[in-house]
Amino acid sequence: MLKLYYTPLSLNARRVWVALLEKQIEFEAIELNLDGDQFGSDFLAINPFHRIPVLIDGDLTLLESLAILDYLEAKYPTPALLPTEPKALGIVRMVEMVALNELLPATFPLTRQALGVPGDTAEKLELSKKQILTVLGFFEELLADDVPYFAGEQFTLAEVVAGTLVPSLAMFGILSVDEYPKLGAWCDRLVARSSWQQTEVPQAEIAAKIPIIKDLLVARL
Ligand SMILES: N[C@@H](CCC(=O)N[C@@H](CS)C(=O)NCC(=O)O)C(=O)O
Repeated sequence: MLKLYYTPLSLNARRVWVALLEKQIEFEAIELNLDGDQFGSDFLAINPFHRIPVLIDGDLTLLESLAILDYLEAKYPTPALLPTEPKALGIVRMVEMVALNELLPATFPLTRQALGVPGDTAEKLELSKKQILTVLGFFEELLADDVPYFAGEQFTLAEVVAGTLVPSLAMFGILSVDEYPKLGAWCDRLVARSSWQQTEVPQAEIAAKIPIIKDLLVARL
């Protein structure tokens, strides 16, 4: 059986967890406590970069959530989470990359600020906020009227990747439904899905893990 190293609070792991649920693939979940488990010699032997998610399938060890998503898609093609039509495929890949390369890093300074971690200048915080708004504006434009998802009618990895990040921006008070109505409706569609609800972390659990989150964010300063 597949083994997934994860922690419920990790957005990077959540996208793999969501894809496994969407595809109804059975797996063994191995939870890591990111206050040190990731630096244990057993785990470093699995991932020398000390990060989750990691997927193990027999003798194959896969790091990096996007690589894992591609592997799951190729091995378990139904239901399909990647379109084959060129334009739709290009859009899905673009949304994945923009979410991870442009949006995710921009959230770190603001999350640190929200948690009271010093070290980010006012200028850096302003730039992060601007970058987040640029991505949200880009996504809003990209979502066509009258279609539910980025690639049209099909729910895809664009939703799995961007959708495990964008709704959480509500915590910065940035995601205003008035300014981004299509994106707001898209978020509502995702959070109504069983895979989102099953992977939602209760607020009390998040609050209990704040010291760990702070340490991980300081390491990214
Ligand atoms: N690019 C990686 C990022 C993985 C990552 O940063 N995971 C975080 C949790 S969200 C982690 O394991 N951090 C522990 C550490 O850096 O020590 C992916 O997409 O899988």
